[in-house]
Amino acid sequence: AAPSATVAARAAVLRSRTLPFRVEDVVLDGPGTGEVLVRVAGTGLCHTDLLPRTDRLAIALPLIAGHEGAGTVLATGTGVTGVAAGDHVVMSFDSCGTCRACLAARPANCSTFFPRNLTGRRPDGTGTARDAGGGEVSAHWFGQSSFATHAVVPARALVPVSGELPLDLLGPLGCGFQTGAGAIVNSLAVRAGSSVVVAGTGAVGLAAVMAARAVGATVIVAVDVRPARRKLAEELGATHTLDGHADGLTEEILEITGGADHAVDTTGLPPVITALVRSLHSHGSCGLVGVQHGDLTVDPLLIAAGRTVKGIIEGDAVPRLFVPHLITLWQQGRFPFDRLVRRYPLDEIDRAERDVASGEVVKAVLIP
Ligand code: CXF
Repeated sequence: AAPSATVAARAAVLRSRTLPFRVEDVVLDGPGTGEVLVRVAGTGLCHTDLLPRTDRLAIALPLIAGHEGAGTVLATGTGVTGVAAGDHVVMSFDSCGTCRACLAARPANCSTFFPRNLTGRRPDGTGTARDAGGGEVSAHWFGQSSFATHAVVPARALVPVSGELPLDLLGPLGCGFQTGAGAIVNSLAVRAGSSVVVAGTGAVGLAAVMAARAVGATVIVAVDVRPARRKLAEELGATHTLDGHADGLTEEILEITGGADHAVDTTGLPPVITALVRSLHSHGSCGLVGVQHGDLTVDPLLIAAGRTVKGIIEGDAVPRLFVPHLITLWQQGRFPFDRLVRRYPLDEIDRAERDVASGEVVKAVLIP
């Protein structure tokens, strides 16, 4: 994509794995072919934004992270149809639109999902901003790098939304909330009357709890080591809660459910996942969301008997269908995601990161 004019912006830049994000002046290239310039109204802080701090990704720093943005379209590059200046949009993940997965309406399984979303660059390796000293900063994290006043985003990743909505809060619907709710609705196709176990009650897990209630699951077990989160999960729809530290997690789940229809793991902890799979009934399914820490051991006989263990990216959602669906549920009072959000000025990203790490806040939204 050939870039057009440049755009002056402020952005939270990650320069080293161990240092806080630092808000700096940067210059972005304007939107190229198929891209859109967005003025960011708000952008969620997600655990994945902290992956570049770990050795799980070979990602070049400095980087502008942020991938749960929402804002207003300022300008469109050549070839863009369907969105225009002034439109309100949620920025979701990027996909190619032409591979087998995309053609099968599975954009989260796009064959180029990782290069498009987790390298900080466009898939062809371009996509940097300049800092005040002229140095390169990767600026296409999840196609958007929205920890910034402005983002240049592929039009395909945008979800147009009504101008009547609280735009600054909507960004996390394009990733974290979509992931948890989509795991229930799309990936596991939970039906009314089912039993569901959700391990980990961060933004993704609590979205799964809310969605499980919305689809009519009658037994919803939330597992977390933090008492305050168990209480919150109950308020949002969990019928039972369990302390994940407790020995005998499998036995406790079996006692409540008689064998769970479905489980969703958002912890990435292999012993928790093993316990969840053991707690399923013979044809139950367990979805794994996010990044697992270490090797997973599951007794093959459990799988042979009919159980399913399924990897889930982005809740198997088609964002232009699923984000509006979540907004409708929210308007009906059935998906109260706004209860989980606290706003912070972008300049206070460091405090937001600490509050999320301590568990005080479920979803920090940064306002640039
Ligand atoms: C990510 C989670 C880790 C794998 C890729 C998708 N989702 C968003 O944060």
